[in-house]
Amino acid sequence: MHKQIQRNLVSVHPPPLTPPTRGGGKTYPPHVPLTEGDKGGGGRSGGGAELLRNLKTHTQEGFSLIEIIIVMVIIGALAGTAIPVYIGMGPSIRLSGATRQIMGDLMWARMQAISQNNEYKVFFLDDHRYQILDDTDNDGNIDSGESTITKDIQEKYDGVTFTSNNNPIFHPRGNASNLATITLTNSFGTKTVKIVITGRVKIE
Ligand SMILES: [Ca+2]
Ligand SMILES: [Ca+2]
Repeated sequence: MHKQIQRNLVSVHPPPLTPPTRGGGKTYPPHVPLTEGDKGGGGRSGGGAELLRNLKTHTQEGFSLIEIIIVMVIIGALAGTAIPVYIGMGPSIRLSGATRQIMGDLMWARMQAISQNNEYKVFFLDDHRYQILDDTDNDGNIDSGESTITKDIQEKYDGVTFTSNNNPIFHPRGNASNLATITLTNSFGTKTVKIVITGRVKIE
């Protein structure tokens, strides 16, 4: 009895080792005929219960091998294609995100001007920072008692810079003056945010 089990185990062990040497055994189908062939061998040498046990052992080994191969194929696919795609997409996602942030903050300043019934002015300080002024006395200058918010586009969007041809002002009726065009740039390219006289903020 025990000898037969051992013999069966011995006869069962070699097949799982063969697929890797076949090279083509990277995918599931090439391995299937091997499993079937081994089933036949087990049938000749063992009785019902032992055969079942051996088949289970073999099946488990076979599937774990397939699983390893599948994992290797997936890792290979990720390393070969997914990572370069991600690296390629990075700058474009950052440029779009930075553009939406500027647009959102300009729209927020306009809404604040309407709701607080005083002008809001946006100062572009350098190529990555801007300041939003709650200009309570509507004089276009930062005075004591007037609050400002300073934002840095590179806090979230590394590598993005901008230029603006003006420091726009939003008025309580929703319209704008000091109309500005802001150009954002990074390694992917450029995007433009434009403020028109009605106070609308557009991405061009
Ligand atoms: Ca105010
Ligand atoms: Ca002021």
